Amino acid sequence: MRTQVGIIGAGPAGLLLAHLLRLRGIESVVLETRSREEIEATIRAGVLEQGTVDLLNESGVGERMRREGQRHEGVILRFGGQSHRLHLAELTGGRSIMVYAQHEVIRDLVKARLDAGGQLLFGVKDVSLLDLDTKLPKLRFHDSDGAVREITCDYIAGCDGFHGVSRPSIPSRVRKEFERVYPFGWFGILVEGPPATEELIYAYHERGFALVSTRSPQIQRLYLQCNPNNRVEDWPDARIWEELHTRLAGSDGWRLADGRIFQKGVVAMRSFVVEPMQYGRLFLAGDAAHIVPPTGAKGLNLAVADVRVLARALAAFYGTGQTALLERYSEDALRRVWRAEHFSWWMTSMLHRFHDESPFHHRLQLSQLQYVTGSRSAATMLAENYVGLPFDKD
Ligand code: RFL
Ligand code: PHB
Repeated sequence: MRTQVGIIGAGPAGLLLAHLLRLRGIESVVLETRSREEIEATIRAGVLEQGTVDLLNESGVGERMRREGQRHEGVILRFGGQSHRLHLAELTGGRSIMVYAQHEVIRDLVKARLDAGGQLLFGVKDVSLLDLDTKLPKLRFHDSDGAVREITCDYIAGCDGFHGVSRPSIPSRVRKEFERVYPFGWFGILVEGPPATEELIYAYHERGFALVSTRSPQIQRLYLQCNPNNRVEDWPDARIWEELHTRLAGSDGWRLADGRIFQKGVVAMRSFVVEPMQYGRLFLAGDAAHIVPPTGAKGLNLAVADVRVLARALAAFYGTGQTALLERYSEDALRRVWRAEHFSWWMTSMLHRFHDESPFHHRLQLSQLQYVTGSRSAATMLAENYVGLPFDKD
């Protein structure tokens, strides 16, 4: 088989890249280890930045998001028993976020791909990357029938997430990795019932962080800081509700309503970046190249920003033969990556309890929270990062 761009992974990065390339007349093949049902059912992110929303709309895959997604113009920080609202739109000249689940974005992109007759192979195994430092790199794999297949490509995009094969295919001598693992995780639940609030609540409490988010008028998404080694069995429903009520309690009368919990899971918290994000004819995008803790709601949005830069660079190559943008891909993508890394680390540090934390540290965190909710310039700093800084100009 022969294609222009071989894409490994049908997450947001791989699927959106394939879509943006098709709009520019560039052909690609997407390889995915899991089934369509699995990728469309995996529960992950919920918050889309303004730029992500705009890009999905402009590229013609935003129709269901516009109908079913929920636009939020504000976000709430809760501490000391009180809620403090940041008016995102007012602080950022009208920008906002969209709450629309990642698996819905995946469904929209898979549908767009298949409707357009694009190649998307599910259930592949043992993908290996060959000849990356030549002009004709190859992908070898077993297809879903177990047959060995090989695709010769001009370029390969490694969009296979944090545990994929692309990043380790870059020789370790040219790879520099930066990492921080946090001493806590998030326990996430899905709950049946109406929304508890109109906007997301990020809560800081002596017992730890809690987050109230939503998925739809009937389904709510809640998280609480937990021990990273916790298992689902450690958290029976009664313990979850008790902890959420304690962490979200306040003197303002607002109270979270209980509901039926129908899904539970533990999320690890990590910051990670690999530099450079390219090697020979391989380009990494999304979680394959970087991870942020979810407190800033940035992971999916960064994946989108990466493939926007990569699609533009590939379009320049196929349009004019120029490789300047491809050569600069890593440098261009990493500017936004490090901004999101800093913001996500900062939000995480401000909103979580650290086990070795002293009362001094706790007071500093409260002071920081008072400052970002009390000072317009500090609030603007949070808001403009949260809704997403504008993309670099084309
Ligand atoms: P993905 O989504 O991991 O997709 C990678 C795909 O590659 C496949 N794959 C392979 N395919 C072929 N061959 C191989 N060898 C392969 N190995 C893996 C996998 O099956 C998979 O389908 O990476 P991508 O596309 O880079 O997208 C990144 C996002 O998924 C991720 O950053 C976000 O989910 C992070 N995140 C959030 N991001 C936001 O922007 N806003 C949020 O509100 C937000 N909340 C979250 C989050 C992540 C969370 N978890 C579970 C870590 C909340 C949570 C709880
Ligand atoms: C979610 O709804 O899953 C969600 C929202 C905000 C975050 C992380 C996750 O910061």
